[in-house]
Amino acid sequence: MGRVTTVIVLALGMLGAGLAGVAGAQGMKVIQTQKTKEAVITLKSESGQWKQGPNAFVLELTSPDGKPLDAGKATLSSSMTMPGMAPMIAGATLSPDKAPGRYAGTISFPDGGARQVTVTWDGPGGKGSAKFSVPVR
Ligand SMILES: [Cu+2]
Repeated sequence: MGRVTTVIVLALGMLGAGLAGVAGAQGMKVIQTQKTKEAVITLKSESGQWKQGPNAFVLELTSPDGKPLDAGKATLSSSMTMPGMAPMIAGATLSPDKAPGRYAGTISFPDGGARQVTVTWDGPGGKGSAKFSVPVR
């Protein structure tokens, strides 16, 4: 390889690493969005999917016009109905982020399949709940 080619390859490599870094920090993909009268609820993660096993994700609550919602205490629980069994229940651990209406979450699923997810919130920006279905791959 000539010297100029080597420099170009190195530069492209660094550009690629830079883009990957940005994607890691901010390039969260949407897992699911749900709208209610009071709020828009968005679940995001790096892969854009919930999978069997432990999952890290972000829960974001905004007002219907897209402004951050000061949602205060939020909870997320999930339930899966399985024939001949008690429903499988899994709750998320949520920690408020610095930004209002944004929470870092973890949740673990023992198997794949659709979950009925319930999100509740109660804070200065209002109080509400939403139920929606999210697939676990
Ligand atoms: Cu199950």
